[in-house]
Amino acid sequence: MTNLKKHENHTLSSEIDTGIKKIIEKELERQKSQIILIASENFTSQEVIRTMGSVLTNKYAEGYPGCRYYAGCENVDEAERLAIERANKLFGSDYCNVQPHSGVSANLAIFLGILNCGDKILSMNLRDGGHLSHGHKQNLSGRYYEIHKYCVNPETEMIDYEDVRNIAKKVMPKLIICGASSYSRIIDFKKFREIADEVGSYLMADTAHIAGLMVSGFHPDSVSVADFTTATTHKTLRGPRGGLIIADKKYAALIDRSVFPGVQGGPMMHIIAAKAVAFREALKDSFKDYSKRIIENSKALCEYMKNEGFRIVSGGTDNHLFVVDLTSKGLTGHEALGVLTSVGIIINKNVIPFDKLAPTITSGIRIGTPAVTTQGMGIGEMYKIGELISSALKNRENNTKLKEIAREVKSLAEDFPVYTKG
Ligand code: DSN
Repeated sequence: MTNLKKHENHTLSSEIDTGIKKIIEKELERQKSQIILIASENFTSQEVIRTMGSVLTNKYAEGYPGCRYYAGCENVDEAERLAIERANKLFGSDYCNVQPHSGVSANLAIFLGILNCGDKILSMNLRDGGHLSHGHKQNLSGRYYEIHKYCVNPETEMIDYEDVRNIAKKVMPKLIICGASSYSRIIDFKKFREIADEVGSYLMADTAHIAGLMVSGFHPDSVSVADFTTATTHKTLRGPRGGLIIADKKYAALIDRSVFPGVQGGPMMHIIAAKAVAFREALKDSFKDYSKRIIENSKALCEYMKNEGFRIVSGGTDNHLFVVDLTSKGLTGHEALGVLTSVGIIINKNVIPFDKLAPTITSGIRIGTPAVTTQGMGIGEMYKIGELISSALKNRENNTKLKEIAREVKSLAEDFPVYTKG
C-alpha cells in the first residue's frame, strides 16, 4: 500500500470570506443599535445560533428517524427524535413533524394531505390579519383551492364568530383555517371547532405568531381542539427559522408523507437540531415569564400609543402585537416606516381592516414586542419607545429633531445588548 498519511485537507478553504464577514458584522451592529419591533422577529440564543452553524448542515437525511433514504443518519436521527420528543412535551401532543422549512411549508403540507385541487378553504381575510399562505391569489393556496374569506366585524375589528358560522354554512368548506399574522386579539379555537364540526370541515390553526405564548399558557390552546396546528419556530418561540406541524397521532402517516416527499426533500438537520435546542429553552419556567412579559410590554406600548392619540385597530391587544391606524395622522404606513427607519425603529407597514390603500402603501403599521422583551426591556422602556415613535412621526419634517431621536434610539438599544458577537 502506498504511504497514505494523514494530511490537512487542502480542498477545504479556511480562508475567511471577508465580504460576507463584513456583512454579518454590519448586521450584528444593526441588530444591536436599532429597536426591533417586527412582530415576527426575535433574537435566538447563542446555543441556537451555534447549532445552526454546526456540521449537521452537511448531512442529507430524506425520510424519518430509523427510516431514511441515506446511510450515516444515526446522529441526525437522534437529533430529530430529541426535537420531536421536546416539541411533544412543549405542545402537549402525541405527534409532531419538525421538518417543515417554514410556516408556509407546514401549511402547504396540510393542504396537500387533506385537500384536492378546487376544494374549498375558509380563512381570514389578509387585510384583516390573515396570512398569504391562507389563500392569497398569487400563493399556491389561492391558485389551487377555492378560497372563501371571513372578515373582522367592522365595528369591533375582531373576529365575528357568528359571521364565520354563517359563511361556513353557506360555503361548506373542506378546511377552515384560523390563525393570523396581524391580529392582536385572542382567537377562540373552541368556537372555530364548533363551527368546523357543524359543517363537517377540518380545522387548521396556524399559530405561527402565537406559538410561544400558547405553550406558555398565555393564549388558549389549539392542539387539543384543531385537527392540525402549524407553527413557526422563530417568532414568539424564539428558535431558528423554521416550521412545525402538530396533530393527532391518527394523522401521522398522512402528514409525514405530505411533508416528505410531498412538499419537501431533505430536511435541514442543523435547523432541526436547533429547534430541539429552542424547545428545551421554551420548556423552562423562565420562558413562561418571558412570554408573560412580551404581552405586558405589548399592552403597555399599545396603551401609550393610544394616549398619544393613535387609533389602535380593535382598540387594543391581547398578545405580542398591535396594529396602529395612521389615517387620522395624515400618514401612510409606508411613510411612517420611512420616518421610523430613519431613526432606527424597525416596524412593518401593515394594512388595516377595510384598508383603501394598497398593501405596498397601507394605512397602518404593525408593532410587536418579542425582540425588545428578549433584550430585557420592560414597561418603562415601552413608554420611552412609544414617546420616541410618537415624537418621530410628529417631527417627521424636522431633521434636527429626528437626529436627536435617532441618538436616543441607539443609546436605548445599546443599553440592552443581546449578543457580543455574530
Ligand atoms: N409571518 C409573516 C409575518 O408576520 O411577518 C411573514 O410571512
